[in-house]
Amino acid sequence: MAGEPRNDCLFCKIVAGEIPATIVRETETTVAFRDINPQAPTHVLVIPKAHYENAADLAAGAPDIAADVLRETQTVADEEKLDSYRLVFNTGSGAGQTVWHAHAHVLGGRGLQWPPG
Ligand code: IU
Repeated sequence: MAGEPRNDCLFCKIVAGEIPATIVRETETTVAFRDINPQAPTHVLVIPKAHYENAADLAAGAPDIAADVLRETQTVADEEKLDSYRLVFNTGSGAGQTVWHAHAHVLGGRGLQWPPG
């Protein structure tokens, strides 16, 4: 069920402390950790603790938590001293989504090209 932890989800396991991650921030509803395969000097993932497949499902099912995730991305950017950064929510395999638990990529610390690849 949406919002419930799934035992086949790697990010639910990170939330539960069953898989290691370099956690940079945690709130009642969110966790932020460094991406294991960073694409920029700062590459942090901000996730809801509750399981939703993607950002749209999160916004529809738990809009307050979606807002918490967005607020946390700004706090991460502030703590990383990023004055410019990019937020990415890959949605669907064609867009590069590989983990089916909503997550915001916070990317910064280098010049970022537009359009993205
Ligand atoms: P994507 O948008 O679903 O492709 O992003 C998933 C990200 O999760 C990707 O950048 C991975 O490097 C990252 N990641 C991680 O940081 N730690 C993990 O244990 C796993 C994936 I699995």
